[in-house]
Amino acid sequence: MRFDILTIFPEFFGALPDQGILGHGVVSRALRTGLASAHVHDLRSFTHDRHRTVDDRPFGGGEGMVLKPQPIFECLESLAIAPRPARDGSRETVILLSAQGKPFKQSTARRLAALDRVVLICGRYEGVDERVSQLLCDEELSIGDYVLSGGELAAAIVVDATVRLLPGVLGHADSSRYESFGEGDAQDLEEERKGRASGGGGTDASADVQAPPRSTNASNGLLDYPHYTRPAEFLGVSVPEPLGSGDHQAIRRWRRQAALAKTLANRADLLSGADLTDDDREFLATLGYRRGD
Ligand code: 6GU
Repeated sequence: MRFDILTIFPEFFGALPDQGILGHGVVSRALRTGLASAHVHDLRSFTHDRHRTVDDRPFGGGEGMVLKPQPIFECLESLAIAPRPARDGSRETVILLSAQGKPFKQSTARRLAALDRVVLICGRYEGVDERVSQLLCDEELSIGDYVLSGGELAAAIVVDATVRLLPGVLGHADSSRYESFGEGDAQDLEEERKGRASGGGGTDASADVQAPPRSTNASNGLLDYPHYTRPAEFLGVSVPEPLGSGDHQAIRRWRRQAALAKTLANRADLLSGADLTDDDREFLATLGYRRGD
């Protein structure tokens, strides 16, 4: 899949694939191996005046400068992006990153990961001429309820969150499915409880005996469970007992409950939309949570 990033700060992204904010870890590897490509375009190259002017004063007066539509339009034209009506139903999308956009979520990343080409236009906080959103973009996205000085960090976040979902980018197929906001299935746990699934007692009957039990996950709208590595005790704090027990059923249960507790503590708003079993509800009740809280 291909990303095109339109920005007035191309240096922010460095020399891809190994420099700048996209030049590390999973994203850099995906770019180096060709599973994804990213192309950064300097909007100043699409100006025609001596000063390479990309912004202008706002109609109606007020603070700050507004990005002009013309360099953005010409940059898109140079990329052979179809005009908006013709883009409908295609596997390309043009996105304006701004604090006024719709929230960017894991579900957005999943949708983008299914496309061939994503064009990201980095706005400036003062504003972007509205005709960019109106005439050139398919969607306007924001990464959260705060104001950034520009869309560059947001673009890097969209690329990172999307690229890691592409087939072949992460090592283990389940590693993105079962994390916070992943699409893992609480049914796994429920089925297990009813004795229809394998595993438990350290005698995992699944094909890959090296892999952790499949349903040791926090999913369906819960935050991920806490993770531990060695040493077993650090600054007087021990790793929770079930995690070292080898009892996969006990591990699953601990992780599910720890995910519920973490979600209640940090993102109680997620619980109302989460897929909860009767056991989950019972456990949450012991923490003082009632549906509707
Ligand atoms: Cl995408 N851009 C800016 N400038 N601020 C933001 C944002 C984007 N998302 C949240 N705040």
